Amino acid sequence: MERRQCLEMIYPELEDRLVVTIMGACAQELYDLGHRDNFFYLQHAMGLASSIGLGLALHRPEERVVVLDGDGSVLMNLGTFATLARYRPPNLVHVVFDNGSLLSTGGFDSQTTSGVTDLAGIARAAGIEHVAAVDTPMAFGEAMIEAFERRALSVVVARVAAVGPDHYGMDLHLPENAFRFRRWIGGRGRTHGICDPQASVAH
Ligand SMILES: Cc1ncc(C[n+]2csc(CCOP(=O)(O)OP(=O)(O)O)c2C)c(N)n1
Repeated sequence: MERRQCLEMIYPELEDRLVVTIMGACAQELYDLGHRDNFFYLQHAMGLASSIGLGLALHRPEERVVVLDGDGSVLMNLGTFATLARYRPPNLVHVVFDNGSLLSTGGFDSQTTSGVTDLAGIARAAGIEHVAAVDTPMAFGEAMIEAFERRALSVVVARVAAVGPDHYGMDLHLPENAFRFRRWIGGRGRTHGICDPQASVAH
Protein backbone atom coordinates (compact mmCIF):
# COMPACT_ATOMS: atom_id res chain seq x y z
CA MET A 1 0.00 0.00 0.00
CA GLU A 2 1.23 3.47 -0.83
CA ARG A 3 0.41 6.70 1.00
CA ARG A 4 -0.56 8.35 -2.27
CA GLN A 5 -3.34 5.74 -2.73
CA CYS A 6 -4.55 6.35 0.81
CA LEU A 7 -4.63 10.10 0.27
CA GLU A 8 -6.58 9.64 -2.96
CA MET A 9 -9.13 7.55 -1.07
CA ILE A 10 -9.77 10.10 1.65
CA TYR A 11 -9.29 13.27 -0.43
CA PRO A 12 -13.04 13.78 -1.07
CA GLU A 13 -13.67 13.55 2.67
CA LEU A 14 -11.15 16.27 3.41
CA GLU A 15 -13.12 19.05 1.77
CA ASP A 16 -14.91 20.14 4.91
CA ARG A 17 -12.28 19.42 7.57
CA LEU A 18 -9.23 21.17 8.95
CA VAL A 19 -6.29 19.16 7.65
CA VAL A 20 -2.75 19.41 9.03
CA THR A 21 0.06 17.49 7.36
CA ILE A 22 3.72 16.98 8.07
CA MET A 23 6.22 18.49 5.66
CA GLY A 24 7.87 16.86 2.70
CA ALA A 25 6.51 13.89 0.79
CA CYS A 26 3.12 13.73 2.48
CA ALA A 27 2.49 17.43 1.98
CA GLN A 28 3.55 17.22 -1.64
CA GLU A 29 1.27 14.26 -2.34
CA LEU A 30 -1.74 15.98 -0.84
CA TYR A 31 -0.90 19.26 -2.58
CA ASP A 32 -0.63 17.44 -5.91
CA LEU A 33 -4.16 16.09 -5.48
CA GLY A 34 -5.32 19.69 -5.34
CA HIS A 35 -4.67 22.29 -2.69
CA ARG A 36 -7.53 23.58 -0.62
CA ASP A 37 -7.31 26.46 1.83
CA ASN A 38 -8.37 24.18 4.67
CA PHE A 39 -5.07 22.28 4.25
CA PHE A 40 -2.10 23.35 6.36
CA TYR A 41 1.28 21.84 5.56
CA LEU A 42 3.36 22.20 8.71
CA GLN A 43 6.88 23.00 7.54
CA HIS A 44 10.03 22.73 9.64
CA ALA A 45 8.45 21.82 12.98
CA MET A 46 8.91 18.08 12.64
CA GLY A 47 6.80 16.09 15.08
CA LEU A 48 4.32 18.80 15.91
CA ALA A 49 1.54 18.23 13.36
CA SER A 50 -0.48 16.30 15.94
CA SER A 51 0.09 19.04 18.51
CA ILE A 52 -1.20 21.66 16.08
CA GLY A 53 -4.14 19.37 15.31
CA LEU A 54 -4.88 18.95 19.01
CA GLY A 55 -4.88 22.70 19.54
CA LEU A 56 -7.23 23.21 16.60
CA ALA A 57 -9.55 20.44 17.73
CA LEU A 58 -9.79 21.81 21.26
CA HIS A 59 -10.15 25.41 20.15
CA ARG A 60 -12.65 24.66 17.40
CA PRO A 61 -14.83 21.86 18.78
CA GLU A 62 -17.39 22.43 16.03
CA GLU A 63 -14.80 21.56 13.36
CA ARG A 64 -13.51 18.14 12.37
CA VAL A 65 -9.74 17.93 12.30
CA VAL A 66 -7.52 15.47 10.47
CA VAL A 67 -3.77 15.15 11.05
CA LEU A 68 -1.66 13.38 8.42
CA ASP A 69 1.52 12.34 10.19
CA GLY A 70 4.58 10.18 9.60
CA ASP A 71 6.43 7.60 11.69
CA GLY A 72 9.61 9.64 11.89
CA SER A 73 7.67 12.69 12.97
CA VAL A 74 5.66 10.83 15.60
CA LEU A 75 8.84 9.26 16.94
CA MET A 76 10.16 12.78 17.56
CA ASN A 77 7.11 13.62 19.64
CA LEU A 78 5.98 10.35 21.20
CA GLY A 79 4.50 12.22 24.13
CA THR A 80 1.81 13.38 21.74
CA PHE A 81 -0.12 10.14 22.23
CA ALA A 82 -0.27 10.68 25.99
CA THR A 83 -1.40 14.27 25.49
CA LEU A 84 -4.03 13.22 22.96
CA ALA A 85 -5.25 10.53 25.35
CA ARG A 86 -5.41 13.07 28.16
CA TYR A 87 -7.56 15.57 26.24
CA ARG A 88 -9.38 13.09 23.95
CA PRO A 89 -10.77 15.59 21.45
CA PRO A 90 -13.72 13.78 19.84
CA ASN A 91 -13.28 15.77 16.62
CA LEU A 92 -9.72 14.64 15.84
CA VAL A 93 -8.56 11.84 13.56
CA HIS A 94 -4.81 11.25 13.69
CA VAL A 95 -3.47 9.27 10.74
CA VAL A 96 0.13 8.06 10.95
CA PHE A 97 1.59 6.90 7.66
CA ASP A 98 4.27 4.48 8.82
CA ASN A 99 6.68 3.94 5.96
CA GLY A 100 9.54 2.94 8.27
CA SER A 101 11.56 5.74 6.79
CA LEU A 102 12.57 9.37 7.01
CA LEU A 103 11.67 9.47 3.36
CA SER A 104 11.60 13.20 2.81
CA THR A 105 15.21 13.66 3.83
CA GLY A 106 16.79 10.79 1.98
CA GLY A 107 15.03 7.64 3.08
CA PHE A 108 16.94 6.75 6.23
CA ASP A 109 15.39 3.94 8.26
CA SER A 110 13.27 4.94 11.22
CA GLN A 111 12.87 2.80 14.33
CA THR A 112 9.73 1.24 12.90
CA THR A 113 11.58 -0.24 9.92
CA SER A 114 12.72 -3.20 11.99
CA GLY A 115 9.17 -3.96 13.08
CA VAL A 116 10.25 -3.73 16.71
CA THR A 117 8.58 -0.42 17.52
CA ASP A 118 4.81 -0.60 17.27
CA LEU A 119 3.31 2.88 17.02
CA ALA A 120 -0.27 1.60 17.30
CA GLY A 121 0.73 -0.29 20.45
CA ILE A 122 2.28 2.87 21.89
CA ALA A 123 -0.89 4.84 21.11
CA ARG A 124 -3.04 2.22 22.85
CA ALA A 125 -0.74 2.03 25.85
CA ALA A 126 -0.85 5.83 26.09
CA GLY A 127 -4.57 5.50 26.70
CA ILE A 128 -6.13 6.09 23.29
CA GLU A 129 -9.14 3.83 22.93
CA HIS A 130 -9.74 3.79 19.20
CA VAL A 131 -6.53 2.78 17.44
CA ALA A 132 -6.44 0.88 14.15
CA ALA A 133 -3.34 -0.62 12.55
CA VAL A 134 -3.83 -1.34 8.86
CA ASP A 135 -1.71 -2.40 5.92
CA THR A 136 -4.11 -2.83 3.01
CA PRO A 137 -6.16 -0.27 1.09
CA MET A 138 -9.38 -2.04 2.05
CA ALA A 139 -8.52 -2.01 5.75
CA PHE A 140 -7.39 1.60 5.52
CA GLY A 141 -10.65 2.62 3.87
CA GLU A 142 -12.72 0.82 6.50
CA ALA A 143 -10.68 2.26 9.36
CA MET A 144 -11.06 5.77 7.96
CA ILE A 145 -14.81 5.43 7.47
CA GLU A 146 -15.13 4.31 11.08
CA ALA A 147 -12.83 7.08 12.30
CA PHE A 148 -14.71 9.77 10.36
CA GLU A 149 -18.09 8.52 11.61
CA ARG A 150 -17.02 7.96 15.20
CA ARG A 151 -17.42 10.87 17.55
CA ALA A 152 -14.30 10.04 19.49
CA LEU A 153 -10.58 10.53 19.12
CA SER A 154 -9.27 8.04 16.57
CA VAL A 155 -5.76 7.04 15.56
CA VAL A 156 -5.09 5.11 12.36
CA VAL A 157 -1.58 3.76 11.84
CA ALA A 158 -1.24 2.84 8.17
CA ARG A 159 1.74 0.78 7.11
CA VAL A 160 2.78 2.09 3.70
CA ALA A 161 5.67 1.57 1.30
CA ALA A 162 8.59 3.95 1.54
CA VAL A 163 7.85 5.70 -1.73
CA GLY A 164 7.04 9.32 -2.32
CA PRO A 165 6.49 11.85 -5.06
CA ASP A 166 8.87 12.05 -8.02
CA HIS A 167 9.16 15.81 -7.59
CA TYR A 168 9.05 18.45 -4.89
CA GLY A 169 7.84 21.99 -5.24
CA MET A 170 4.75 23.68 -3.92
CA ASP A 171 3.81 27.15 -5.10
CA LEU A 172 2.64 27.97 -1.61
CA HIS A 173 5.04 29.01 1.11
CA LEU A 174 4.41 28.69 4.81
CA PRO A 175 3.27 32.25 5.58
CA GLU A 176 0.77 32.34 2.70
CA ASN A 177 -0.51 28.88 3.59
CA ALA A 178 -0.90 29.90 7.24
CA PHE A 179 -2.73 33.14 6.41
CA ARG A 180 -5.10 31.42 4.00
CA PHE A 181 -5.73 28.57 6.44
CA ARG A 182 -6.49 31.00 9.23
CA ARG A 183 -8.78 33.04 6.99
CA TRP A 184 -10.64 29.88 5.97
CA ILE A 185 -11.22 29.01 9.62
CA GLY A 186 -12.30 32.58 10.36
CA GLY A 187 -14.80 32.49 7.52
CA ARG A 188 -16.18 29.24 8.83
CA GLY A 189 -16.53 30.82 12.23
CA ARG A 190 -18.93 33.35 10.78
CA THR A 191 -20.99 30.72 8.98
CA HIS A 192 -21.03 28.64 12.16
CA GLY A 193 -22.21 31.66 14.10
CA ILE A 194 -18.95 32.08 15.97
CA CYS A 195 -17.49 35.51 16.39
CA ASP A 196 -13.90 35.77 15.16
CA PRO A 197 -12.41 38.68 17.10
CA GLN A 198 -9.75 39.23 14.43
CA ALA A 199 -12.35 39.53 11.68
CA SER A 200 -13.76 42.70 13.22
CA VAL A 201 -10.35 44.41 13.34
CA ALA A 202 -9.35 43.39 9.83
CA HIS A 203 -10.32 46.80 8.42
C1 LIG B 1 13.55 19.04 14.20
C2 LIG B 1 13.74 18.60 12.79
N1 LIG B 1 14.62 17.61 12.52
C3 LIG B 1 14.78 17.20 11.25
C4 LIG B 1 14.07 17.78 10.24
C5 LIG B 1 14.32 17.32 8.82
N2 LIG B 1 13.23 16.48 8.34
C6 LIG B 1 12.22 16.99 7.62
S1 LIG B 1 11.11 15.84 7.14
C7 LIG B 1 12.01 14.61 7.87
C8 LIG B 1 11.57 13.17 7.81
C9 LIG B 1 10.14 12.97 8.24
O1 LIG B 1 9.91 11.58 8.37
P1 LIG B 1 8.47 11.01 8.47
O2 LIG B 1 7.68 11.73 9.47
O3 LIG B 1 8.58 9.53 8.67
O4 LIG B 1 7.81 11.32 7.07
P2 LIG B 1 8.28 10.84 5.60
O5 LIG B 1 9.31 11.82 5.18
O6 LIG B 1 8.82 9.46 5.72
O7 LIG B 1 7.06 10.93 4.79
C10 LIG B 1 13.16 15.13 8.48
C11 LIG B 1 14.17 14.32 9.21
C12 LIG B 1 13.18 18.81 10.58
N3 LIG B 1 12.45 19.40 9.65
N4 LIG B 1 13.03 19.19 11.85
